[in-house]
Amino acid sequence: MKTAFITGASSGIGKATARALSREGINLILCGRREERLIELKKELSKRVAVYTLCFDVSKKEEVFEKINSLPEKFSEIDILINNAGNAHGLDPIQDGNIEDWDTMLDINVKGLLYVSKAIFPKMINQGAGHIINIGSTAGKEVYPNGNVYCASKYAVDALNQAMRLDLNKHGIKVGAVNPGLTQTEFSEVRFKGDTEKAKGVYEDFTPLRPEDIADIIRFVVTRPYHVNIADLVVMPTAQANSVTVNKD
Ligand code: 8X3
Repeated sequence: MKTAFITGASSGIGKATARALSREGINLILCGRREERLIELKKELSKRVAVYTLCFDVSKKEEVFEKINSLPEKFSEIDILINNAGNAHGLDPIQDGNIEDWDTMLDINVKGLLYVSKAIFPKMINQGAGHIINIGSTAGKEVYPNGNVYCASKYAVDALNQAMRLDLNKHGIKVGAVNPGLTQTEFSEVRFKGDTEKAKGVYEDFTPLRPEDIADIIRFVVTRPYHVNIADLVVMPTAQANSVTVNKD
């Protein structure tokens, strides 16, 4: 039985992925900042697989290493790491950008992904196998107006995805990225700091991706035979052609 470690598992793509992988009989380590949500999800998925919850903030360096190093024996081997935790804060021209927002995005999307990966690399290297899936974004493939630092953080994820694949190659570890376009989650609510009307508008008048659509793709990626590595995927709703072209009704 395999074990997957999922960051940002309390909502959106992370939560949907946990559900999808549980249906494949994959044991789960669910990570997030919101403990009650993790516990609720654990209750639901424990009917199918073994589930462990780990409550921490990926951007808190010490906490990341402390929590991952304290995993019980049963969950100490990690076969699959899904670096999903990530957020956008603000959508302003770069000259008007808020420095705290920049710090938060770089701390979570880039440094947080690095801390978690660094804590898990030794386990996978010891095992001589493993699979890392980095959740990037179409924002990491194409810069759009006002996307600036969020796009930079996702370009960094793209670079790190390639870097991990190169440097971990000799250890037999698979590395690949899934880069979603417009996906209806709490993403825009966080980006617009709780302005639900503005957030709703982002996904109005077309059919966006649902977290389950991306989860299904991740399920496919992790269930390929060992010699098959899906290195990089860009996934958009049919109505979306690029970051700024969306066919709205
Ligand atoms: C999410 C895609 O276009 O909303 O990362 O930035 S987008």
